[in-house]
Amino acid sequence: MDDDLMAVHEPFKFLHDEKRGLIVSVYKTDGHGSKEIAAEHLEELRLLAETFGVHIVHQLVCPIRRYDASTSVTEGKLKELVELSKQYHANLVIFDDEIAPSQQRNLEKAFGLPVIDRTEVILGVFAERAKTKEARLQIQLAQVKYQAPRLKRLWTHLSRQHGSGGGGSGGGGYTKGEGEKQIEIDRRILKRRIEMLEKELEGVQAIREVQRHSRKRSEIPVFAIIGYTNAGKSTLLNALTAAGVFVENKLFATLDTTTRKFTLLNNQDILLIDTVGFIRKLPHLLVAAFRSTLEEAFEADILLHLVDVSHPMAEEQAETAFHVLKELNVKDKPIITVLNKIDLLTSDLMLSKFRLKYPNLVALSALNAKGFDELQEAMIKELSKRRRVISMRIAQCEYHVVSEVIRLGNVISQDYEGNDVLLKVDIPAFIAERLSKYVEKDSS
Ligand SMILES: Nc1nc2c(ncn2[C@@H]2O[C@H](COP(=O)(O)OP(=O)(O)OP(=O)(O)O)[C@@H](O)[C@H]2O)c(=O)[nH]1
Ligand SMILES: [Mg+2]
Repeated sequence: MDDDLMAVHEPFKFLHDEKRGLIVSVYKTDGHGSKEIAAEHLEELRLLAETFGVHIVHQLVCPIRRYDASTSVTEGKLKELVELSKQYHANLVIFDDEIAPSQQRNLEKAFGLPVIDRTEVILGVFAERAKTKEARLQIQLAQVKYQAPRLKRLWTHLSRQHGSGGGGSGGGGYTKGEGEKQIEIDRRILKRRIEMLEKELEGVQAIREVQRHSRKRSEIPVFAIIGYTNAGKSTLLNALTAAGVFVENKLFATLDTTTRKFTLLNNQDILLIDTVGFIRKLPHLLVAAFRSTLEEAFEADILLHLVDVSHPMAEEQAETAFHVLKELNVKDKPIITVLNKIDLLTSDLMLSKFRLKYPNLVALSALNAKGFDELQEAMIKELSKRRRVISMRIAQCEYHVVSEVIRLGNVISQDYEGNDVLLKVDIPAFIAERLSKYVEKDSS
């Protein structure tokens, strides 16, 4: 059965070894589109496609007057693109915008080549890069769900592959009837596969849930480093904690969350979490698939939102991060905006723009370890903002606890009852949690 599944799973199985890609970013000429933005998006698509192992033979920004529902681009433009694909011997065409399954079929017919969109590239990159069992399962699930409405298309490849002969396998062409029948069978296989994956995922997640709870009990404040892919999140974690997380100048170097303990300048222990990067047009299926991985990060007390301020699209990337946070339903978390890669800046323009928009802000260079003290100060300040007023009862023989509380909090009142010290203090919330066994139940 697994062989059957593989046939359904790997659309690229039918490609030549070398993927030669023509990549296209479309914009409208009716005043709603922008050539510059389309060009930046194309550049990002190029990085994504290269990460996916595609050799880009040609890339172009394509102006169109209107979207055509059947192929997304107009007939005239499509002809031009088909010509280009031949001229450059492309064997794969990638569009930056999302292509509906029916459009994909029409486009593939016109090009005589597989045509994919950004979503499929991202899914492919994720599939190649996932390391933990959970991430692998989540991506497989997203891929299978992505393929389900596109089954027909896969069988078109197969027909063409066999039909084009040449391989001498003697396979002969698939007739239409066979194809339809096969689609039915595949649909059932996919459904079963989805169920299996979901079940397996549940098991893995249950284990992680246990680990998470044990961590929660340790009550160390947690900071999650979030941000656009390639912003330098892993570099920052590595620089601060020698975590040894994989860093690369490619998109989606990190897919799994890594947690490391770190001691701030004021001797406060915290946990730092490195997370998977965000991207514009993060496939919806992946948002769903990664919700659980990211949820762990979003249970963090404070978010460090890292932005590559040297990137020409830094502002758009920062907004994308907020958009994804919203989509993941993360609200009301304190956020420190961390502008990274200031070593690459040639002017202060972008810094000033960000300063206006994001008040709680630090600028640094993770690579050169510059600005780390300012970052830590901002983190300490943010931590100290979260305070609680609590009543505590501490036995006098544990006077070291009393002196610790006096050192860390503001004492509102102090009384004695028998052998106990009664304290009412205003204290950082995480310390209150750490000292919970001394906290009187009725204290707020
Ligand atoms: N010049 C410069 N480069 C940096 C800085 N911080 C990170 N980089 C580079 O940026 C690239 C991406 O860094 P990563 O740490 O992998 O970025 P990330 O945010 O973890 O990326 P993903 O895991 O892909 O989401 C690497 O080539 C880093 O060396 C910096 O402060 N200055
Ligand atoms: Mg990373």
